[in-house]
Amino acid sequence: MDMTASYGPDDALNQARQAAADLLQNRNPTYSLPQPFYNDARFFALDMQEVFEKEWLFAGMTCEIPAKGNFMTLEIGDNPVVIVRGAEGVIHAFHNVCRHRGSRLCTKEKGKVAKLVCPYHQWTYELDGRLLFAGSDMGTNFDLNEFGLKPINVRNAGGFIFINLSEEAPAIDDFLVTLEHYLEPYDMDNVKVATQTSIVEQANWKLVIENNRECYHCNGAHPELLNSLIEFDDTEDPRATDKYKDLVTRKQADWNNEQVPWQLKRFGKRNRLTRTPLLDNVVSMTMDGKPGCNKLMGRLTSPDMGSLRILHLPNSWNHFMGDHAVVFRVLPLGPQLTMVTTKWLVHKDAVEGVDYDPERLRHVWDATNDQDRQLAEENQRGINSRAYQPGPYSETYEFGVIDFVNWYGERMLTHLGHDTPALH
Ligand code: 3BY
Ligand code: FES
Ligand code: FE
Repeated sequence: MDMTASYGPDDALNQARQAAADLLQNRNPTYSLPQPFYNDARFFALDMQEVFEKEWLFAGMTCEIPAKGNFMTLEIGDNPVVIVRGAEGVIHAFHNVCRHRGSRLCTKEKGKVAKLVCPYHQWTYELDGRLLFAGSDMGTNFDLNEFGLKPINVRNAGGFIFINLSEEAPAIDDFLVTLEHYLEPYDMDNVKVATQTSIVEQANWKLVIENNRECYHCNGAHPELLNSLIEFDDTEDPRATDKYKDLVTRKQADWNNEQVPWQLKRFGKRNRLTRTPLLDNVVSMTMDGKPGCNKLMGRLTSPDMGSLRILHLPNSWNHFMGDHAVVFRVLPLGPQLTMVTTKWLVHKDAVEGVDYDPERLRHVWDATNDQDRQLAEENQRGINSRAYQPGPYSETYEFGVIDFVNWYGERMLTHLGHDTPALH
């Protein structure tokens, strides 16, 4: 008897692979994606296998695990991950899965330990993943060396930690070199998380990213954010006014004096970095535009640094100002469920209640995140309708969305073993 027939889910996933490849090869690259990419459980499984388990992901900040033994955990779909600071400051990432019977090893989101001890039967691992101790009854042939934690690729630059769950991680060095350079003025070894939040949105992760990649919706949705943000960030943008170009010229002279990089850099469609001015006479993303933290970051002497914007597809966008930074991480939880984690960073020596008030620091992005959550959720509800069909993106207002969906399509097709169609 052919036993493979009983493995229905594999057949379904293979069918989804073929369907996804066909749809991606035949889609209009300036239109939103066909419905199953946003709501189908098997397409979601593909996203996890082919994108989140194969691409580099933003996991967290090095300042969250400042000392030996500090760890943080996160979940990439069904895969628990632990990131730990070992000897000599080295950062390790492991599958957070005990090699005895597979229990999740670290259960807290963050903490500090001398060794990694499994809560189930106390198998004990060194911070570099070696198994040190496995009880007394594993038999004489038991070799500790065969049961170390499974490592995950991990890289860090400019205070950002990236992980990659595949054996063949794509190249990322050129981006990391630039990231390190752009973050040098912020002295990322001397920052801390002042406050953080995680919200869960009832929307596919791609709708969360798509929403973030355009400010077409800002005017209608984000009164708090528009106290500081300009809706475009490039003098080449078709919307850029002469007034904006003048502002950029003035600010770039200031930034040159402060020796902070501002040039727009791209690494394929995956990464984009640029420093852009905030509204004139505004220095930070606060309600009144004044600094949210009185102690500036790193070696900066002026709070007026605009916003250094850093994009990392598939799961992060960031704003670095003179006084504080806001970093964002997106993790898919289900076909129509996504977690967005926001962390506000300040100088390590800034004192809460003296230099900054967490509530004031968070006000703009708490409001903005909630507004974006509603937009993504309404987008999802409409897309679930039988009336939904892909619609056209504006090439002026939504080129960032076009870039994202085309990055997604290209990476998906590559991982599915298909050539990518030539995109215009
Ligand atoms: O609570 C935790 O997450 C700790 C205990 C076991 C291992 N882990 C680092
Ligand atoms: Fe970890 Fe048993 S499952 S010690
Ligand atoms: Fe928004």
